[in-house]
Amino acid sequence: MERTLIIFKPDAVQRGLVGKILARFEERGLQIAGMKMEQLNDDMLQEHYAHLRDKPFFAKLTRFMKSVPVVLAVLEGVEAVDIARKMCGVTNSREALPGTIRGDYGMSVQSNVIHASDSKETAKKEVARFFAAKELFHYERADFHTVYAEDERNK
Ligand code: DAT
Ligand code: MG
Repeated sequence: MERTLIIFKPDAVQRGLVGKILARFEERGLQIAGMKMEQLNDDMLQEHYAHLRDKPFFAKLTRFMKSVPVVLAVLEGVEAVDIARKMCGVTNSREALPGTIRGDYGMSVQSNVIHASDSKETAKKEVARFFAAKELFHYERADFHTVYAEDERNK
């Protein structure tokens, strides 16, 4: 099982979309391993968006991400990282395909509804950055044996 980090960004919180988007992941079969609301700060964002620190939009991006508390979730499932990323859609919401979360709910590059970890390595780091071990839970969801075929359950 893989774990991936999802952030429901300030626009998702402000627009009341958190429940609807979380439901998409749950209905797909990804299960919640952890979830909380948090006010992000500059230190967290410098680390989380380190790859963008030199970009001209960095200050604007961090202001946006701090504008209201965000909801953070860790989702678990077979190939969870890739699945969540595909469900998320490309960075520019205006170019994201219909059926993806950004493609269905977004009109913006910056306010693009959710963050999803972009690789297994990133996901490990991001989950550990935002969640303590005691905030994460592994359990068997009631539909686990129906969602996955027998040979897929140990991946
Ligand atoms: P993604 O969130 O699709 O992984 P990223 O890691 O390249 O994209 O960028 C992180 C966030 O930074 C992105 O979700 C929105 C913002 N961002 C990226 N490129 C931007 C741009 N050209 N102008 C404004 N914000 C941008
Ligand atoms: Mg990214």
